[in-house]
Amino acid sequence: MSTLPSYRDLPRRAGLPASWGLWGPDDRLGCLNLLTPERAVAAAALVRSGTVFALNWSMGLPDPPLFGRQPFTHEVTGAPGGTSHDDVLHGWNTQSSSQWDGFRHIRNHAALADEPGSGHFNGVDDDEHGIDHWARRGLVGRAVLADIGRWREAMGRPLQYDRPDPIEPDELLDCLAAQGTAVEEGDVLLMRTGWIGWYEQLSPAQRTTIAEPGALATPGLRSGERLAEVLWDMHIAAIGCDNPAVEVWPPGALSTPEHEAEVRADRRRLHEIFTHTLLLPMLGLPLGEMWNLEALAEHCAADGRYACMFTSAPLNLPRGVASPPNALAIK
Ligand code: UVW
Repeated sequence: MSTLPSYRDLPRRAGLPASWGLWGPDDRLGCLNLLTPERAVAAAALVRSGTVFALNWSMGLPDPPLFGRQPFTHEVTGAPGGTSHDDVLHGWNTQSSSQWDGFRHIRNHAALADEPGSGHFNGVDDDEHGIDHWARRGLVGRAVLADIGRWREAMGRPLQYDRPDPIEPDELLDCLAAQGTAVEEGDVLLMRTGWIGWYEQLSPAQRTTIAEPGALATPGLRSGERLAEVLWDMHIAAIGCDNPAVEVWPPGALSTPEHEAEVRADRRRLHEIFTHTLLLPMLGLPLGEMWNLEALAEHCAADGRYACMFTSAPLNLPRGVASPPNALAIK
């Protein structure tokens, strides 16, 4: 039995269901608190063959980076033939490839207007919400994979990777049920759409085109409060996906132009088209994006086991906004 309230029973902050205060007034971990030592021990029992899946995509992909982020340059110091080299990354953006979105990444403007504090999760000050808090804890537990890409294909409705093809939040539940996968409290939910496999077969020119300002359109979970409700009610510790934004992109693509215009005119309503603004600041649910789940998904489809041990060691970057997940799935 869960000790957490359901989404509908959560206390409201700025008019929105929020997990603020559930883990204490200064908490900076949110749902990651569900990664308890007991759950780490139980997750270790899932390791049978010792097969390890490293979930970071190449740091150089996507190339060019999306959302207007700049590519980094990689300098290798030292003379050719010298005794040592170092790496120096110039202009590296922690969100240019596989990433955790930390709690500094997104604030909720209704909470900023109506609640004490920063509008970030738990009202904690912007500057004090660094991903270093997650890094110092280390993230270990059980992960379960929902292979939506494979499931939609089997249903005869393959995902369309070049447009904002919505995955209904309830389809996520249907996919898990079809796999026979039961989500347990404290799991890290991995959701594979197949976007990374699709991206990798694009030509350099096509990659450049989709990275142009305003051009990106991707499948993802349909934005809105139902998404927040479905994810919260699973009582997961975090969600990690292979698409660029977890939810469908761009925000507003599934709304009427009038609704989108209204929301954009009042940032306190942004959650109506962009669920990041509920999941991170209001619910304290970490989001993983562009994780490479391809090999793990192949393995799960082959052996029918969708649960595994999970570890992630984010960068210990003081005041950091985001980090590569440095995540491993171990079966
Ligand atoms: C979006 O918010 C769309 O993506 P990211 O988390 O990479 O900024």
